[in-house]
Amino acid sequence: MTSELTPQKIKKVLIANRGEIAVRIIRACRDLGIPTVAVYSEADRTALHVRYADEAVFIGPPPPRESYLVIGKIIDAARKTGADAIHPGYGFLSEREAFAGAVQDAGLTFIGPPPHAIATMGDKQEARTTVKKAGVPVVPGTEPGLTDDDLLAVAIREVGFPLLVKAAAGGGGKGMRVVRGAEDLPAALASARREAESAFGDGRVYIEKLVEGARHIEFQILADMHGNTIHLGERECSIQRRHQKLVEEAPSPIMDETLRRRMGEMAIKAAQSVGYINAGTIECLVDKDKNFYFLEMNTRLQVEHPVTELVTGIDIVKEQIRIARGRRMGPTESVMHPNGWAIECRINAEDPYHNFMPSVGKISTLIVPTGPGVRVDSGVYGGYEITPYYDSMIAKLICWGETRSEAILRMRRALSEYTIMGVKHNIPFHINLFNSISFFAGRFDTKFVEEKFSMTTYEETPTPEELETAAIVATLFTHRNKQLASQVVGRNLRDTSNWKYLSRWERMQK
Ligand code: MV4
Repeated sequence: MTSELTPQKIKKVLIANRGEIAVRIIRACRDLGIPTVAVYSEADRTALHVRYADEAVFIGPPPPRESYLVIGKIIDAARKTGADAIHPGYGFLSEREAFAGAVQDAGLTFIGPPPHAIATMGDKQEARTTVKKAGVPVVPGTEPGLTDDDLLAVAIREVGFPLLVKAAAGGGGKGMRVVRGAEDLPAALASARREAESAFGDGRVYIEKLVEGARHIEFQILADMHGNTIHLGERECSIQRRHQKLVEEAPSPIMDETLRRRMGEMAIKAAQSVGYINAGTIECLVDKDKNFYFLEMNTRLQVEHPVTELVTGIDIVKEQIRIARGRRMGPTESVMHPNGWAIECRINAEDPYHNFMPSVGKISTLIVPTGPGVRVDSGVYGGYEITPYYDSMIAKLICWGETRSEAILRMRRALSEYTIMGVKHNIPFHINLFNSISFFAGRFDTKFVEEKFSMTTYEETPTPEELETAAIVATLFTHRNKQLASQVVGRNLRDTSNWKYLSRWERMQK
């Protein structure tokens, strides 16, 4: 505990990651005047993070198990270069208690949470029990240590059907089973256990009532060593496919101030219940009646952190470094009023016309959008070779606007400018999504992409005016509050001249 609370000098940061997030972290370090060390595998000799870092250390063959996941190699690389701190990024070793512990044991600073917080939140059932004890709402479900017979009894007596069987060691949807009736439970328990055992080496499972038609909304948390824990508002992450997020935005189209206050307080309580320090995310489900439930905590910097940065003006990676140094974080209060709207598209080397199959090859032409309200966090360049060894996300396109409709219009502009040739990519998916009236209208849940969206039968390309109409209707529809809706769309809806857009919407519906 003491080492966590001692102010740490940070004179050189090693980034234990690759791709766009390694580049993002190097940029924050450079802004702070801190030299950086990249690590790279055989497949990443010419990668952008290697070019941008001050130094780079080769750590082995392309498969992550032989390079980016080898704790000893990463720590040796830090020793060899004199790096005194390690940023894990996301994925790879970022949520391994053993890695955070090994970094500290080597006398280095881990730019992330304390190992015990990673461990508690990494066990999804223990996380559930811990935050529940602190008064955080969780979905009705089971406590640890029950036999299959106990689980069946509790399922029938208390939880009800449909329910979900979840792996304690899981997260991100791995090892989940939907069970619609008691007769199917024993088989589901057995198969979930088998899957969890082979995927995580830990077959423990638990049960939760299935919350259907919910949205996935997460809160960004920052906590420093001086007892300050705040939230930076929410991100809406419901646009996903097979547990891979595709689009994230901040704020959420369904959020109002009361809900943000209540969920924000819940998120802070959840983080404090494990003594959380540094940046983290509380993942929640929000149902149609705006009941919310803690799902899990991600104890790392997330892919989608830029949307929060754009609406708060806070550099989250900079704050992570400040916090790791034992300083007070910059912001002193939770962010209750995000500035404008930000949306992120994950640009993946995947073919949306063929079941999102990963695509490899050399990027022959690359033209990256810029201009007002556009940010691109990318790990690639023209001539870069995409290999099959790592995940297919090659860039993030993030657009900001004063209102949601302005952010969407800018996203459409930026997507139309983005040119990537030589590999298949999912920009056509995003273009279709941003033509969907339902998406404009902010009417979607976590099943939207899989069940209600298709690459062949999307809605026609609306004009900017039609888009605005949809946004106005949506916000009135979801908020039932003209003042809030006016804020979202940037038009005073008490001024009846703006209601002409509504009759246009009615015509469109015919
Ligand atoms: C749920 C749920 C409905 N009810 N739990 C999926 C990943 C993991 N973080 C938890 N997940 C879910 N847990 C209960 N009790 C629905 C999901 C879920 C989901 C959650 C967030 C984002 C996308 C999702 C897609 C499918 C299911």
